Amino acid sequence: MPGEPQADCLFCKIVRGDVPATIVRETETTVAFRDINPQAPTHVLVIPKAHHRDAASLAAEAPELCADILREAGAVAADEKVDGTGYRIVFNTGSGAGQTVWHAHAHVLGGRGFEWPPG
Ligand code: D5M
Repeated sequence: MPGEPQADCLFCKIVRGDVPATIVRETETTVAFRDINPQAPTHVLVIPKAHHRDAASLAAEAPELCADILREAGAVAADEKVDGTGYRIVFNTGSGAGQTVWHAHAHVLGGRGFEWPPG
């Protein structure tokens, strides 16, 4: 069932506290924690506590959580003081785009310059 916790999902394990993570923010519906392999001085992942496999599934199955994640991404940027200079919110969606963890997540990246188009 969409939204149900998955026993073998890494990010569901972080939500449950079974895998350690450096959590920087938490709400009733979301958790934000530092990426284990940071690509910028600020690199935080914002995830829904409910399991949805990617951003498109999340939008179809629980659209209200998309707003929660974007709101939290902005709060992370403000907490990290990268909101003034600008920051990037990335949802890698599908393996061809680099998604490796099949639990929807927003990367919040900041603290350095960014190029366009992205790599
Ligand atoms: O992003 C998945 C991201 O998840 C990737 O940047 C590494 C990060 N990751 C993987 N394991 C952990 C743990 N245990 N803690 C914190 N961050 C983690 P994707 O867009 O799917 O490639």
